[in-house]
Amino acid sequence: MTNIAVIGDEKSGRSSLASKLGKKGTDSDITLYNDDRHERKYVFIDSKSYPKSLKSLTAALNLADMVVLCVTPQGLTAHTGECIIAADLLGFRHGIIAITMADTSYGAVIDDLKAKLKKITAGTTLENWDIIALNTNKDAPNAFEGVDTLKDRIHELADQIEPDLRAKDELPPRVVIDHFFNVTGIGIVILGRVLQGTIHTHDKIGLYPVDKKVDIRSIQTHDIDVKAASTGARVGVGLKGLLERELERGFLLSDSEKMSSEFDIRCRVSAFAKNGIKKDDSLNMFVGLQSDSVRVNKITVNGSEVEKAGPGQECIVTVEAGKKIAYSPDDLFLLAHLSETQRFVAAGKADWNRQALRKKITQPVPARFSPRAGCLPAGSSFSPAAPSGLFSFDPAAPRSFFYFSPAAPRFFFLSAYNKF
Ligand SMILES: Nc1nc2c(ncn2[C@@H]2O[C@H](COP(=O)(O)OP(=O)(O)OP(=O)(O)O)[C@@H](O)[C@H]2O)c(=O)[nH]1
Ligand SMILES: [Mg+2]
Repeated sequence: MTNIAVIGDEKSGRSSLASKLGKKGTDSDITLYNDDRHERKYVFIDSKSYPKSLKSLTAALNLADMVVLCVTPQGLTAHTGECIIAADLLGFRHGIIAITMADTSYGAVIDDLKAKLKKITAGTTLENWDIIALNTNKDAPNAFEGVDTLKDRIHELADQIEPDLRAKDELPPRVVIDHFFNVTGIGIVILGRVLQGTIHTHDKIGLYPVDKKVDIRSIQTHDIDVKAASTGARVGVGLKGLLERELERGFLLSDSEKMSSEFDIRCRVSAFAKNGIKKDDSLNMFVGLQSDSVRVNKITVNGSEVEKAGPGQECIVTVEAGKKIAYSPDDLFLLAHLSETQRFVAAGKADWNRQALRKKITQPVPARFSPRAGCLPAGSSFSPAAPSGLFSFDPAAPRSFFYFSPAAPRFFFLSAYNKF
């Protein structure tokens, strides 16, 4: 199954396109359109309440494997820019830019827009995305031109994504909840996405950040009862052992989440966040589908406390939320300033400081490398006695380092950071 976020400014043709690609299903501040006609199933997630609601955009993105960004021939808007920044901050490498409503424009205008898009996405994760002009107007002389090209490209990208999803099937299970309700005679049913691992009926699993165990009674994917669901699947899960009021969007079914309301987020302020981040700022924080307003308690640059971090600056932002947030070491924390025109200011991880864990690890552990950690031989092991504790420099690439995850099966990631 492949999940695709359909994003863009208001009136950018998102819903017309999504409804052409799938059949309408769940509808809240995001609308899901399902395409069950192929062997591989597709779910298109329309971020329909954006730009009014940032949550609608971050929810669609956090549920997706790839993105379709809709832009009209009228050109780029501030919100198009904001969508590009969000997709870039969240690290989406797979995506397509759809120039919608191409029937209302001309070849030269569209070529000009393509050139502009190439220019503004240069240096972002979107820089190699295909740009496809299309229309969904059944009355146009060239009705639906471009839609099949878009579909073909989506299928190609889905093929590329599939191995990444399968590589996560053996990880501990983790399901993010996006909707939930009480069904008479069945009890609580949650809708969500399996972020990693595989869930099975009759499993007992934790609910975070509530921190209690629940029983998986039943699992459905695409309205069909199944015994198990693996990474990437959209699921409906019947749960025993909880009440509807205990749930919130973004809660996780998992066996090992961390929970906190205070975070040291290591990040680079977006080059497009012109006012940067200031101490005592009130920001909105998005972690997966959880969100809360947070206060900036401290900003650290190169080990010194500062009042402000400007655009492009690397820093550690210490924030405090009003509630507990459940997270895993690889989750990205997205920070936004709701009063700015371009609202996203930074994204980073909160669990980069592993010094505390150092003492607990006494045995070398086998290393399984992420695809990006290509320069180290598979099967190498990592010793906790390495010079910088849990972060160790790779002799083959002295300016990079690898990163140890405490959760089995202990992945290593070769990071792109130049300094630490
Ligand atoms: N001519 C033409 N009109 C289109 C096309 N796609 C969408 N429209 C029209 O443009 C308007 C906006 O399209 P939507 O699909 O509703 O765009 P949206 O981004 O979902 O808009 P909101 O959710 O209202 O922000 C509608 O009136 C559509 O009928 C197209 O390819 N060609
Ligand atoms: Mg819409």
